[in-house]
Amino acid sequence: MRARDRKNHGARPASRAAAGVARSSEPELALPPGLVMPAGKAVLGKCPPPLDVPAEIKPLDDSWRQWIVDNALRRCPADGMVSTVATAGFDPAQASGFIAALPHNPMYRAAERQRDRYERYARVMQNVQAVRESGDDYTRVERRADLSRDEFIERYVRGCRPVVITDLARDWPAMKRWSFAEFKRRYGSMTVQVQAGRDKDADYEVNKVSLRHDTNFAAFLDRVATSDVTNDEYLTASNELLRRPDFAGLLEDVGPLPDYCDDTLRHSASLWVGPAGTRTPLHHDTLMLLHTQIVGRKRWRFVSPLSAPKLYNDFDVYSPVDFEALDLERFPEAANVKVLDVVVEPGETVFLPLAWWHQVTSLDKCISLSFTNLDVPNKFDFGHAS
Ligand SMILES: O=C(O)CCC(=O)C(=O)O
Repeated sequence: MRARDRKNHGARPASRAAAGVARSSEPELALPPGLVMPAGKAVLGKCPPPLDVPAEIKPLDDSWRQWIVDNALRRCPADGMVSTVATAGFDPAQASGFIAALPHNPMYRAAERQRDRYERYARVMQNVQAVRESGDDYTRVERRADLSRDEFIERYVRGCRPVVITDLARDWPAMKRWSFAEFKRRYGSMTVQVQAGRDKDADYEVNKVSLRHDTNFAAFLDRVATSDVTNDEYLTASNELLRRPDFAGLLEDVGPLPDYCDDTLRHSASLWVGPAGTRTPLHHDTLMLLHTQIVGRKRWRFVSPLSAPKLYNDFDVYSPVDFEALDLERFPEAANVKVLDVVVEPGETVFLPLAWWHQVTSLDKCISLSFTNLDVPNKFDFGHAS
């Protein structure tokens, strides 16, 4: 039996120091951790060690106190929390005492009021979302051609729903010109910024700034062209490459644009280049955009902003939920989320409506262009830093 499973073990201090036990002047005996020699007692001989040596029990620290408060606010039962604390090697008796005191703590009571307000908002969102989902075709992403400005704005921008536009890029020179070989011929000598070493960082999207890496464009394109499926290296929107005068020629290959875009593409477009297997984890953007596949296919998974309460969005615009490999033990609420799933083919453009969550996987080696110059108000405040 492990120490942490033993009854009452938590009543013992984790160590002498932690318990504030004064050291005696007697020579130190190798006592099992957690056992305290009564002060002033003569040592007669060495006792046989107990059969069942307790592991060191650590005193409850602030990060576990915060964990308890988080989970108490989520209405987790006390015994479950105490058992988790004990399993992690921390003092369950302290945890029980801390939990019992919570209802009397004014800070905890204030947090409960915030929680209750949040839950009322979340219920409103969930009910509105339930009405939206009640249509048979809720999870189908429409594919449209010949979309008028009025219909695009009314049905998709204001209606806040994604759509794949099949003919937006039909006449773009980029559709015929852009390839890995052509990029290499025209811009191979340039240095570009990519995200590298993503495989080594589970939070690669959140930490994207620290993964920035300058590389020669030709060498990068060669790696993309010859690599197997990988998520390790990706030239993403944050490269700012299309804002550089030496890449201005690329934008001449883009257009004509539909009449629901304005003509300031130069400031609003981003290039994405990467191998099959790149993955952009679940997040929402702070504006609306169009994203055109020039080479290769991408799979987009969309989740309504009204489902946000089920996405464990504890940090900025990111969710830890992965709908490609759903972990229901960690994220049980995500089981009830309806996901719209669509593969965007070369030449097709996907519209990302405001605040829709999305995660994106490249099915092939891809070259894509995203642009945000919609001719509608497209600046919003999400309290987001960048
Ligand atoms: O293409 C990708 O990998 C991600 C695209 C995306 O998330 C975006 O444009 O906001």
